[in-house]
Amino acid sequence: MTTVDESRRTAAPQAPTLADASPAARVAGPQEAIGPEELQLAARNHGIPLEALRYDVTPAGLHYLLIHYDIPDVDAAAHTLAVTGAVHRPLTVDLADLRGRTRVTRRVTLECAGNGRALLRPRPVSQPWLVEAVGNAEWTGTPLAPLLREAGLSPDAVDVVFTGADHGVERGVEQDYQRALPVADALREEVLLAYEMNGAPLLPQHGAPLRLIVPGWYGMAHVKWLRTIEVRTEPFDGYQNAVAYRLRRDADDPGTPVTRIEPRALVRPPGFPDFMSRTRVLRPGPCTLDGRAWSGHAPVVSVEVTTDGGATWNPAELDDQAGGEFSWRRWRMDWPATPGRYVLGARAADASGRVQPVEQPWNRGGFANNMVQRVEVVVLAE
Ligand SMILES: Nc1nc2c(c(=O)[nH]1)N[C@H]1C(S)=C(S)[C@@H](COP(=O)(O)O)O[C@H]1N2
Ligand SMILES: [Mo]
Repeated sequence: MTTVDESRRTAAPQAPTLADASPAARVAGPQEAIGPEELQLAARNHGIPLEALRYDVTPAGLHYLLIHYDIPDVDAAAHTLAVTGAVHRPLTVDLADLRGRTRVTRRVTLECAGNGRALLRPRPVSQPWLVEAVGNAEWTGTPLAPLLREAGLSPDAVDVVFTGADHGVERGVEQDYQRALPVADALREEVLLAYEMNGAPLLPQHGAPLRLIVPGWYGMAHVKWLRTIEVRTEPFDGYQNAVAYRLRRDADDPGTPVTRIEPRALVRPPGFPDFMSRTRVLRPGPCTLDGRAWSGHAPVVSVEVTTDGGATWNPAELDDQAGGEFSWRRWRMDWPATPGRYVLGARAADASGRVQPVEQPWNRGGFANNMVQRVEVVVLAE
């Protein structure tokens, strides 16, 4: 007869769990510099080079990128989108079907909800964006609402869950990337199932062959590599809605969901940069400062510019909203550059009354932080 040696069994090494691969959320210590894990994320997920603020439409390779896991291997020719859950007529469509439907192109400013995170004190440890997690592309696709109506939403539908083909683990939770929108938001006419960016099929890193575009919302809502849409009659409690992407003061705070983009203006850095510090160097003389401004809540109504780190502000001129209501706008201001050191910044206000703060709006995830940018400038003697 064999007996189990209990003492040996408990002494045996524990089989690894997901937690061994997946650290908990944390905030950096007071003196803690950005480490290799944050650098690894920053090297994968690049921002817009700020000089590319010159383009009305951001070229695809210059648009920022944020990919939680790996870029999945998706075969466009075989790819299908399923609409399931609380609908009267579940349906499955392929790319050819979607391309045969009403075709709409919208210019949409996308910004990552974590933009600005690395400037926060203390710093939430995650993708360490400064200010560059933004882009303004032209997305072409077919509106989502008619497809949902064709499937026939159940009258008690509350949330619509969008699932991507990418898979990973985050804070110990294994998952496909999934985000839900409330039904009323999913049915808004501007929401697109997009298969093209800037007139070309989506690139692998931007969600090929199909992604969701939710104009006005922070990036996390724009699900890439979209493969299913599931209508639910109970609120969705998946990780990216219930755990991540919430504004919380501390770990125990249930928080509030991150939704639409807070107003922000960026300065296109003038002059030429120092290689290491990226401090800007200018020669004295008349100079036109410019940049872009956007908000996902309401149209931008004003931009003010500072050259002294926020002590004084001057109004900028705003271009018209030619790119449409979801596109950033250009602003400009003449500046007679005289020798000295300056800290430039711009702040946007929108029609909802929101204005960009100079003080950091801190939360534990480092989300929706729209603190004013600081661009260091040295104007030479001649
Ligand atoms: N399936 C899937 N969709 C996703 C993501 C992801 O990791 N997986 N990242 C989201 C986040 S956080 C952002 S900011 C945007 C970035 O879109 P872009 O890389 O095309 O700029 O995609 C969103 N959609
Ligand atoms: Mo993001």
